[in-house]
Amino acid sequence: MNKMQTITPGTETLMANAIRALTMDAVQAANSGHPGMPMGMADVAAVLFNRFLNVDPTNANWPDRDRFVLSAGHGSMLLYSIHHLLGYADMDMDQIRNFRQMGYRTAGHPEYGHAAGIETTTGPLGQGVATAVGMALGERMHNARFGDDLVDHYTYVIAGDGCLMEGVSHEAIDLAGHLGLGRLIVMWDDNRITIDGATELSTSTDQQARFKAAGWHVLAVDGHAPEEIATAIEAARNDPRPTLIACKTIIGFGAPNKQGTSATHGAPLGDDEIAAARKVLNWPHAPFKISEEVYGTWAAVTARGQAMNKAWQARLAASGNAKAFNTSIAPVDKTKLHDAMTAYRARLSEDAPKVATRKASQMALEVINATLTNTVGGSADLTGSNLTKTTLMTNVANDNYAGNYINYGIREFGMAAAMNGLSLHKGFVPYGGTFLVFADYCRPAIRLSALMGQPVTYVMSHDSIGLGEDGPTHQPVETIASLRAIPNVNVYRPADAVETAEVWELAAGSDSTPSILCLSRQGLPTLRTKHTDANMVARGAYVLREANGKRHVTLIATGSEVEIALAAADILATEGINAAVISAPCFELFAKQDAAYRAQVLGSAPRVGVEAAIEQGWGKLLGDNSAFIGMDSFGASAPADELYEHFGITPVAVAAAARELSDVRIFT
Ligand SMILES: Cc1ncc(C[n+]2csc(CCOP(=O)(O)OP(=O)(O)O)c2C)c(N)n1
Repeated sequence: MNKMQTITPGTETLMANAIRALTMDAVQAANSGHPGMPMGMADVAAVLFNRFLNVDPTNANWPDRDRFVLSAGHGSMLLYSIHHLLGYADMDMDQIRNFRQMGYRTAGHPEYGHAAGIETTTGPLGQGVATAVGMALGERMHNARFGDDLVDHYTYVIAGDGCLMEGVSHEAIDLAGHLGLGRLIVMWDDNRITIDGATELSTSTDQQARFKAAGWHVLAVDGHAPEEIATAIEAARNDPRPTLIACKTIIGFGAPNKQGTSATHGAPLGDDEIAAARKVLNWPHAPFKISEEVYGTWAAVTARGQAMNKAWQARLAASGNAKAFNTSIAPVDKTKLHDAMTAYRARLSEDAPKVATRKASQMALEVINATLTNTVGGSADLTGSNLTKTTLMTNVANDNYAGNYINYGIREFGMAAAMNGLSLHKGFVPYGGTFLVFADYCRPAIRLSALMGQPVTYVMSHDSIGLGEDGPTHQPVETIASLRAIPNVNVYRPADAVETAEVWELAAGSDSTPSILCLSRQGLPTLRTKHTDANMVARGAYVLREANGKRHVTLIATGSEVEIALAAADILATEGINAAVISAPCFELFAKQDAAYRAQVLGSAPRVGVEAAIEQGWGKLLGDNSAFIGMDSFGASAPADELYEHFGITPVAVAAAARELSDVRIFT
């Protein structure tokens, strides 16, 4: 709290009613949206912003700003109203009037990157809380590196019943409690209403007890009583544990006939109810009209944030640490990365190790982690399998935020969302691992990494039936195709240690695309024994071995199946069939190459695709005159070699398919 600040009674009610009025009017104009939550939580938000939360609307990315996460993203008008009232330049009244309309920043749910100050995309309930855990952890970790003068902020979250019912909230609060993230303050909109009606229809959980059990500090307030709210937030800020403030509120507060019911949750209130609410709230102004007096109250918040930012800038300048600080939050130095990885690849091509690509990933990470100072690794309890930890890494703990390796526990979704939070916070380059088949447990957060353009890296080992004995529950079959279906994700499946190093260079150097590394459990020989300075994976697919003479067939494979394609080409060669072998570690990057390059790689001969997974997604690469060798069922529990035989993913099977396709061309 700003200690000099005196709060004039009624000021915060006025501030809150401005949120209510803008919300009612915008939802009515859009004829869709969610008025209930913003109207119910307006008092809490007014107190939070008025007395505590420090942001600078004129410099929205000020690194030491407090983070505000509207986890209940359907209440987006709460955020847009506040941003308008605070004077964010890109949130003028035109934006509010055009809530939910094409081309405006005021999308149905807050979208990261659409408007300044939106810290994360929310709407998929529960993920805001889980992302905020990553932000709050990022704050402590950055603080451990740069000290209180430069990093000293809070992460505030507004979450609804829905956020707390979602399973990911369990993973998130458990992790936050364990790591002692005292700068995380969640304000729960305890209005007991969801879409279907009262929460008692579907839950009997004692949420306060649940948070306490996870090690949180828990408080409860009347969410319409400013002094109670303020006292609780002050207490939360001073407690070393993360805090839940259960704010008892009335959904749609101020709408006299509808408040307290699910009717206010997700539909316009209607002209009559809005007129009645204006009377109840003593709000005589026309729609979208805000008085100078009201703007003045919010301007004081902006002025405080600006002053805080200015003081921070001065501290940064005086710290002698400005360069390191700015480097930590800037995009990674790609030249430095490329130089280090190219030198490493040259050694690899010479040494030609036979290692699993998960091991190759760890080897590459040794170089990455020595080159970039702000990578943060982790795994969802599979460190020894994912091989995500490198030599000098130390565990992050509530007494060691200086560490750089996070034991996320068996919480894949929580891990993925926390990595989004770390990435959004800035200061770190996060990566985390699990088995590829459990990408499905991370999927909603991967989708948000992609939607928000966050360069998070997912290290996913045990990428096919090649994992062997653990059996079909652990063997991805449809997973790779399903990940390739998400826009703005680079799905990589490297074939050997050299490609794995190239993949890591691209993943660690990515600015706005998340990367998923599909890595083998089983050992794979080095196929690229001739070094090239160029990163071949950057082209998505390339000619690994050209046909000896006119191409009769083109074999295209990924990951562990590239070795099989090469062996198939050898068989075909003995029969006078000229096969080219294409390694295709990243379909998405290949699709971005120019037509001439793609045509040169793919050629005009018939094609055979080889991947120990389903065929879906291969159509563009293969075309009509083609065959596919892969999986069309779940796998089985057996040694890997036997599985490859059993499912017919062998050089002999690939050669047979190629022979059948190429016959026509050769002999006519
Ligand atoms: C993961 C997910 N599931 C479902 C929804 C659809 N949905 C949006 S709001 C909501 C109800 C949320 O209830 P609550 O958090 O209590 O919000 P309030 O009614 O208080 O506004 C649902 C089911 C969603 N946005 N995200």
